[in-house]
Amino acid sequence: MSQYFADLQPITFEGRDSTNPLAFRHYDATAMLGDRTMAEHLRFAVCYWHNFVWDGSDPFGGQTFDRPWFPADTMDQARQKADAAFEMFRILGVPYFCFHDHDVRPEGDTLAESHERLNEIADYFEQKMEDGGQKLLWGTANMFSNRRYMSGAATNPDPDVFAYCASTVKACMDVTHRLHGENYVLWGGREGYESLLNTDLDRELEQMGRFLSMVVEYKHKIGFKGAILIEPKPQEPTKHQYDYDVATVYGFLKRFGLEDEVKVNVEQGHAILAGHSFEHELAMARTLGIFGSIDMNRNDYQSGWDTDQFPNSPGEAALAYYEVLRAGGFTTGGTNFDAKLRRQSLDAEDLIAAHVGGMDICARGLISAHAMIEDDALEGPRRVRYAGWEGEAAQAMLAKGATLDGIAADAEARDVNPQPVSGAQEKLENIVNRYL
Ligand code: XLS
Ligand code: NI
Ligand code: NI
Repeated sequence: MSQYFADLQPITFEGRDSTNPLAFRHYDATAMLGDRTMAEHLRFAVCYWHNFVWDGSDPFGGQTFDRPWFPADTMDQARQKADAAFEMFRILGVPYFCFHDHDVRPEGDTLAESHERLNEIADYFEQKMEDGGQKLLWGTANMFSNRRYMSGAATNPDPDVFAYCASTVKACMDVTHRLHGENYVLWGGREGYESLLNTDLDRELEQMGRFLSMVVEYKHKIGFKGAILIEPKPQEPTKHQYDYDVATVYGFLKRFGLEDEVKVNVEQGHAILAGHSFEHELAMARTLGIFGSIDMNRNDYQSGWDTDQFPNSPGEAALAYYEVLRAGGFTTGGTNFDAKLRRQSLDAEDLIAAHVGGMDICARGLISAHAMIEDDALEGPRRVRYAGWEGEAAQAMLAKGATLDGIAADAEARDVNPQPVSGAQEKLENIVNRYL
């Protein structure tokens, strides 16, 4: 067992009045909210990479964290890291975790050796998952850190990189399947360009479409029942990423006939980078029928980078979970903290405190969102606003067979003269604030 979190005890729910910084004030895992427990609604996951791999470096400075398993380039260190990770999952009481191949084992000298090592660590995980009851929310491949991916993964000008990616994703899907992962995620950090001057856009999009189609075919071939998820992000690391936002991803899926096969993992910080709100991206995913899962980490609103901070705004969390609930809640998806500490937060306890706070904010948001839905607080006024469309004549305008000139003739005959009605945004904002 890991000694990393030596004297930290499992976190418990103490209620709103608790002043204990290492207790939940809102997240009461087994409390019912409608037909599900809070744990079932939220389906929390801890990510491996930011917590156990990242060393605190930023573009201007190196390592600040001192973890006993660093530099993690041997399998022994990989196991030590896994021990600490599962110890943290246990302390937090989170049901799920997520990882990239690159996070959990050092890369081998050959593809075969890399896959062997991945499988060896998966064996180690399997035992720990059985002992601790944690499950895999999603697996994924890191096809952005190594310099071989600098010009793209599936969109690389070099076909050997495409082949390398096929082998890597196959291995990661196999391991995800073996560990009963509930989703498989593709985030295309290098699937984009730095300069159009050296980029063949036509080819790259075609390559990406073929690659994803083969991923979907392989999923069916091995009988993986989880969802394939794309994680949109507009830029960072590349200047322009093809999976810009939810709507762009949907258009791409449509083009390759994959809209019923692939969903999205929406990240709050990525939504902001794309110039949207998180709730916009979630609502868009819902209405397009591709809502899958969320990465619940925000950005700093001043710096404009993907700073991957833990959520800490009750208002933002409430509006996000409102959209999650409107989408019917999670099925295979969940709430992943793709979030990292600030680089000055050096202690093991900081890792725990960050997640406790993040989980609590999400729970608080969920409770508010659930109450707004129960009370019809927003849907009521929304229905009233669109009530005119429930009338027979209004519906007929949208029905098949209606024509522009037919409607025009009717409008002219009735001499329609629409009277503007208040959108009442401030009243609605006041309503939301009452629930926070
Ligand atoms: C990076 C992404 C990444 C994905 C997984 O910005 O959020 O962490 O979630 O590859
Ligand atoms: Ni991100
Ligand atoms: Ni992410």
